Amino acid sequence: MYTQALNAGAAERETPFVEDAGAAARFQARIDAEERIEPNDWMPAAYRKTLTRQISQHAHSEIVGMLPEGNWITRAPSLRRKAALLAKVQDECGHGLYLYAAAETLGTSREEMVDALLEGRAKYSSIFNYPTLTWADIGAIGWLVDGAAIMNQIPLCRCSYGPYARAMIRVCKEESFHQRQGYEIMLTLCRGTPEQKAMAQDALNRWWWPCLMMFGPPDSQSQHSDQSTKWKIKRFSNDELRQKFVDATVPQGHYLGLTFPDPDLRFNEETGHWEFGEIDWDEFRQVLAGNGPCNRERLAARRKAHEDGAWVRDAAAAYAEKRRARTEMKVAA
Ligand code: BYC
Repeated sequence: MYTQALNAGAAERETPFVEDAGAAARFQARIDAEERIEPNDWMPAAYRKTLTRQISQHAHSEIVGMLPEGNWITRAPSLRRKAALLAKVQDECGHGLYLYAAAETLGTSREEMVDALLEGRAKYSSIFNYPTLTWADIGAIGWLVDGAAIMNQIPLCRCSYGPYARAMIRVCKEESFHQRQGYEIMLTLCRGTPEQKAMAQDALNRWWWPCLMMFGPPDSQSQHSDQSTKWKIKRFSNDELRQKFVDATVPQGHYLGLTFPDPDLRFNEETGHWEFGEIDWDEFRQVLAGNGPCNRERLAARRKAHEDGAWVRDAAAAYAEKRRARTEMKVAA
């Protein structure tokens, strides 16, 4: 019902304002002045659409992202590791919920967004279509995947859309803790037996390239970047963030005593950047097309969870209806 009200609100918000050049110019002037856009403010339909797309994909990524790590909760090597991993996976769920709530303020209901994911119409981050084969993968995900997520999300704290920017502040704080717990797992393995260090190396070998793909296609092929930059949704381009991530992460890997699976990786003294080899964009396209190693498994798990949770949604809706009827009776009395 809450969602219906929001949807109705969205329709009403859009109708009184004709999408003329004047309205668009006033909107752009607000963006240029670094003003935050809030849910009840006028916004171009395309701004609403692009944010709904990005925030809902981000929410789906958090929820699907629980699956590869959830795979290791029962097999964590100690109680301390299990407690930390459980807390991390719960945090991801919380991030998904803030993000769905932020996206709902744009007028699309959570049910519609979830249906789009389950029907395969919505994307989620390519990274979560890779398997977690060993315990070291939990370290690599925290260190690299959360590290990449932070690099991408810190600038989103300054995104022009208020609810998204505010959600990102808390998300980034939690991601920072996740990144450290992942790095600490890697450090422990790298200081352990040769077998443990080899396990950490193998995880880095498998996760490195998919992590570089998380930042999206190269700038020359990024269809949304120009407009999203103009609207200050994006503050850095895909390639800029990818480079920042490589520059921050390579020294961390070397400190662990690990090598990167890239023969072309070298430090350029003149630019002060780590140069890296060609990313396999064909693999990226395949994963986005649903043909990654775990795409089918991930969607099947989400669909099953959704079906298994139907009774919870029914019970919550029945309870809300009961409360509403009780409140109405009290008001009438
Ligand atoms: N995977 O024009 P572009 C996390 C799509 S972290 C899948 O550059 P944009 C977590 C893109 O959607 C991960 N799809 O797009 C971490 C577009 O397709 P559509 C989630 C991708 O939006 C740890 C097309 O390719 N983070 O959740 O300007 C533990 C063209 O791309 C990917 C976010 O979502 C990809 N890697 O830039 C647990 C951050 N890359 O929509 C959880 C917010 C691109 O036209 N999102 N595509 O069909 C963003 O910052 C931006 O949306 C992106 C892409 C940088 C990802």
